[in-house]
Amino acid sequence: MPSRLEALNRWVDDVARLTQPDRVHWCDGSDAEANALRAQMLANGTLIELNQDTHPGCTLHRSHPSDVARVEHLTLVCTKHEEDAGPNNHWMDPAAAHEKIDALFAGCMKGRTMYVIPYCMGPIDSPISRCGVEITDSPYVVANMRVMTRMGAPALARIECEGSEALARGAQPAFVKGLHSIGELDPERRFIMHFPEELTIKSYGSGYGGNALLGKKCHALRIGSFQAKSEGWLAEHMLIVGIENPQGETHYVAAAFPSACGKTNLAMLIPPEGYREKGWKVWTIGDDICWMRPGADGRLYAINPEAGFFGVAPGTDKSTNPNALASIQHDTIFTNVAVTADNQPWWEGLHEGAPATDWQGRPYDAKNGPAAHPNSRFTVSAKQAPSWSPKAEDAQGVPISAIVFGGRRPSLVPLVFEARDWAHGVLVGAAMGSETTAAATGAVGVLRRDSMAMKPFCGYNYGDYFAHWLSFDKAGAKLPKIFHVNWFRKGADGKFLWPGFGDNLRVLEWIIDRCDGKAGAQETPIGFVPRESDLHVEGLALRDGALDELLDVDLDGWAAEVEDIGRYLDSFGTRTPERLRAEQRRIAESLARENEPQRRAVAS
Ligand code: OXD
Ligand code: MN
Repeated sequence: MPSRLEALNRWVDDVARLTQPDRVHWCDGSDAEANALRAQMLANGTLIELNQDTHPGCTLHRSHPSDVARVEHLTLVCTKHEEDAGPNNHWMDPAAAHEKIDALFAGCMKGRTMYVIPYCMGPIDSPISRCGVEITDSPYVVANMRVMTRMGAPALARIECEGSEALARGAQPAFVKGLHSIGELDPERRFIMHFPEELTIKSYGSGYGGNALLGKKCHALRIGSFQAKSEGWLAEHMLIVGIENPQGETHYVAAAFPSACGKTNLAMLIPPEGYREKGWKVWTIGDDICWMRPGADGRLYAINPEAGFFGVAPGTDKSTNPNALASIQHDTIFTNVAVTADNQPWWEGLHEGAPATDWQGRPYDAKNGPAAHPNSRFTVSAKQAPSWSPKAEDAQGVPISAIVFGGRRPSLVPLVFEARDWAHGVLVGAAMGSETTAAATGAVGVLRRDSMAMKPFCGYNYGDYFAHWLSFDKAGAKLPKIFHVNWFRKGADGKFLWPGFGDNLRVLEWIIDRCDGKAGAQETPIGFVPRESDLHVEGLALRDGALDELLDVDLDGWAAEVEDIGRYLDSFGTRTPERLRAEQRRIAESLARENEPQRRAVAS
C-alpha cells in the first residue's frame, strides 16, 4: 500500500533496501490488522494471554532481561554543532552517527516483516498535533503504537495532505521519520539516535517503550522540543489534569515530574471523601507529555499528544490509583509484570493476589528480587480511564491555569510554593532536582538536577531551552502561574511527612485558588508559601509538627541550594540566558538579606 506521497515511498524503499526485510506491511490501524498481529504474537510467544475471565483482552510481554528501561547513556542528539545539543545531551556528529547506526541496520530485517506505521501525535484534527512515520520490525511495537498514538489510515491521510501542501509551497514534507529495529537486543549493539535538524530518529537494539515506541519520548519530546523552539510552542514532560470545583468550574493544570514520580497518579487522582461529597471532580487529559502553545487570547492551550498510558505498574493499587487499576482490567498490554497462579497480572504494591511466576517467567522466589520488574509497565488506551476527559480530543486543547514542577526531594523543599512571576517560575523549573528512579538504567535514589523533568528528553541545549521558556513572557501573554510541589519530604525518622495521592488535591486547591486570587500565602525569598491556615487539612491525620516542617523555609539550607543552582546554570556557559542568572542572584541576595539579622543575633 504505497503512499500518495513520493517522499514517504522513497524513504520506505531506501530503508527496505538497507534492512532487507522479507515483507513490508503498511499499518492501517484496523481491528482486523490488530487481531492478526495479536494472534501471530500469541502463537510465537511474544505475547502471553492472561486470565481472560478476569482480564479480557489482556496480554503479557516478557522482554529480554537486559532490555527493561530507557538507556540514557546510549541516547544521542546529533546536531551539526555540538553546542546545539548542549552538555545536557550525549552528542555525535550526524554523518558519523548515521554511518555507525546504518551499519547496524544493514540487513537486520532479513527474515522479518518491516512494518510502516503512520501516526499522529495529538487529535487528528488539531493544529497543535504533529505526524510521524515509524518503521519497525517489532509487532509488539506496532501493538503498543496502536494504543499510544492515533495510528493508521487517518494519520497517513494527514501526512499526505500536509506533504502535498508543503510541496505546493516549495517546502519539503515535514513528518518525523523514525526507524527502529530490535536488532539482536544486544546492549552492546544499541543506540537511540536523534537528528532533530533532519526530523529523524534511528533506534537500534531495544524493544523497551521509551527506546522503541518512537512517537513517545523520541518524537513527542526530543524532536518535539526542537520543533517547538523553532515554531514557538512548548513540548514538555508533563501530565495534564482538569480539576472541577463544586461550582462546576474546571481549571487545567500541567505538571512536570521526572519519570516514575507519580505523574500518572496525579493525573488520575481521586478526591478525598470530603471533597467528593462537596462535588470536586478530577479529569485526566494526559499522564506524561504536554504540547502547549499560546492561543489568540494569550493563554497557553495544551493537548496530550498521546492516546494511551504507558504507566509504571508497581505501586498501582486500589489505595494509590484506583482509576489506573480500573483502566487496566481489560484490553491492556502488560510488560514484565509477574503473574498469579490463576494467570492474573501481579506486581509489588498490588494488595490482591500473590505472585506465582516472576517477570522473567521463573517460579516466584523472593531470593530473586521483586516478582515484577520495578519498571514493569501497562499500555492502555486513555479512554479506558474512568477519569478520562472528552476534552482530550479537543482540537484547540485546554487552557492551562497553572504549571507545577516537582521532584523527589527528601529534605529542604517545602510541600508547595509559588513563583512570584514567569521568570522566577522558569528558574524554579530549571532548578528542579529529584532522586533517580528505575525508569532509566543506572543507580536509583541519587539526587540530580532535572530541569523541567526534561533532562533525558530535551532535544537541544538546555541554555537555549531556558531562553525559549523565557520568551513566552511578552506583551499580551496571559501566562499560567508557576508552582513547585514536593510530595516526598521526609521527617527525621525517614518517613514521608505528607500522605500524598488523593490528598494532593488539597495542595491543588490552594494552587487553583492562588490562580483565582482567592488564597493567602506568605512571601519568602523562595516565593509564596502557604501558611498552615491557608491549606485545607481538616480531618487529615498528620503527625505533630508535620505541616510546620512541610511549610518551613530553611534560609541557610536554601542559601546553599541557590548557590548550587548558580553553579548548575553556569554549566551551560554562555547559552544560559542572563535573565535567569539575574533571577538566581536576586534570590541569593534576598536570602542573604533575610539571614543577616539572624547571623547578627547569633554573633552578639
Ligand atoms: C516514561 C518515562 O516512560 O519517563 O514515561 O520514562
Ligand atoms: Mn515519562
